Amino acid sequence: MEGSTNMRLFIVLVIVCVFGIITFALTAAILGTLNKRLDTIESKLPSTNSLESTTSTTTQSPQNLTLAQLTIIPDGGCTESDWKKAIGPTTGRVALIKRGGSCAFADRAAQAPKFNVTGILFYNDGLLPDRMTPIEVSLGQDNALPALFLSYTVGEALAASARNISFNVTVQLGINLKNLSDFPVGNICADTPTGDVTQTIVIGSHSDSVPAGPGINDNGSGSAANLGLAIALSRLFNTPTYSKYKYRVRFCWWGAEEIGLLGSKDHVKKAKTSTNVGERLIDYLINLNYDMLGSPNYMFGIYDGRTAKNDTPPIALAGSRKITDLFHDWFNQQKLPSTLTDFSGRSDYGPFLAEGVVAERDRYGQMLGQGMGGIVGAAYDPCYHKACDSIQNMNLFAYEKMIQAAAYVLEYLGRQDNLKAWLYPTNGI
Ligand SMILES: *[C@@H]1O[C@H](CO)[C@@H](O)[C@H](O)[C@H]1NC(C)=O
Ligand SMILES: *[C@@H]1O[C@H](CO)[C@@H](O)[C@H](O)[C@H]1NC(C)=O
Ligand SMILES: *[C@@H]1O[C@H](CO)[C@@H](O)[C@H](O)[C@H]1NC(C)=O
Ligand SMILES: *[C@@H]1O[C@H](CO)[C@@H](O)[C@H](O)[C@H]1NC(C)=O
Ligand SMILES: *[C@@H]1O[C@H](CO)[C@@H](O)[C@H](O)[C@H]1NC(C)=O
Ligand SMILES: *[C@H]1O[C@H](CO)[C@@H](O)[C@H](O)[C@H]1NC(C)=O
Repeated sequence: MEGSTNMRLFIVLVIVCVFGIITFALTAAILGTLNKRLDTIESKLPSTNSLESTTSTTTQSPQNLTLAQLTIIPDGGCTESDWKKAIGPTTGRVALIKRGGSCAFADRAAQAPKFNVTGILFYNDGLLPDRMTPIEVSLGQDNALPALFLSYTVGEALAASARNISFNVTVQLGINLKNLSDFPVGNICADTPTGDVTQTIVIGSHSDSVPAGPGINDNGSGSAANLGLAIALSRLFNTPTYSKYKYRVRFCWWGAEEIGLLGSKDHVKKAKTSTNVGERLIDYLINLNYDMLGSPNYMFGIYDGRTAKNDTPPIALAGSRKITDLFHDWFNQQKLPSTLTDFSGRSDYGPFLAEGVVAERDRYGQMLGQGMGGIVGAAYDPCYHKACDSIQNMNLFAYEKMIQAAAYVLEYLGRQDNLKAWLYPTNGI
């Protein structure tokens, strides 16, 4: 770290989504919504012998389904009206949904219970060479239906069979559930020795990855950025000309994020009941979260506080919006593009190709220069949750900018005269 008040990091590792922001109240809400349990799922189709599948996300223990018939849900199944256009009845059947439409996969799954389906089969759309194989997606924490993501080939074969009444095609999903309820959780937190412990800024990142790969972008990039911020701040605090913040900063590395945010949930749960000053939830003013900061086909992603879920405590909203604006302003000042991403807590579609990417890539190209806008139609991180999420899987330019943005925001918050009043303006102080 060099520089004075302007923190610049050179942990040249890696950056792309500033999954930022949030006040303590919101933290709890957000943590409860992402589900990434990686249950092992095997599936068998009586009429198809080639089946490719990926892990999928299920929450409660689904039973093994016996021979359910298929119903095709058109147009991606994002909305209730897509589901109403189902080809055939839905009750007691397995929904077959081709990738498409513009919403998170969790939003599609959220429609399913209303239509009484017993399971969901998504499949890739085959529109591009890299859209043939299954992808891994996350469904909401509240999803209780077994779900699988299939390849384009298998999905199309099933769809063709389902359309032909004479086949009367049925599927059987065999599911091996792993009970992870006793999964060990290990978090590491490091605090600045100075600053008001009852006014703590929490900066989090997750230290685990998925079994499939080393997880250098997801989430080594966030963890390393967090460590870089901590080291930088420590050095600055030891510099006589640099005045320390009034606030304590707590840097945390959460464990077991990939299987359902277990580490951060555990921390929040304990904070809620703690009576130790400095360890209580009320001692936390804000949580900034950094994850996947260096995707090869990056975007400068900022969680948009305006899209917070409806059940987010109102007290948390104003501050979340201000933090979003703070990041946004920084990217604007740097003449860099940025992308506001959904802050609904279900934003896991970020790593994947989202619709609208063409416009986004154009905008990035315009601001960053010809050829710098990223690849249209490609995933932000094609190695997401794969073995190739290695040190090569990082865009260093983007990563550096993301860490600078993170440093800027920390410094900005740390220098507030009254951070609480800044974050919670309507609450009075
Ligand atoms: C789902 O089941 C419920 C309860 O049996 C029923 O009221 C509802 O109409 C069903 N929905 C559909 C779309 O069939
Ligand atoms: C349905 O399958 C049968 C048996 O393979 C075939 O003869 C028929 O042409 C198919 N119908 C359609 C509409 O594809
Ligand atoms: C189709 O299969 C289902 C489930 O096996 C069965 O209940 C149903 O009677 C079959 N329908 C026809 C027309 O064969
Ligand atoms: C579901 O099916 C799989 C594969 O046949 C089997 O290993 C597993 O024990 C079954 N689970 C339940 C709950 O019956
Ligand atoms: C998982 O394990 C916990 C305790 O370790 C138990 O309470 C729970 O019922 C188990 N769930 C299933 C689906 O077996
Ligand atoms: C990484 O971790 C954060 C929480 O720490 C989570 O919100 C995000 O979904 C994770 N991203 C991926 C791609 O696993």
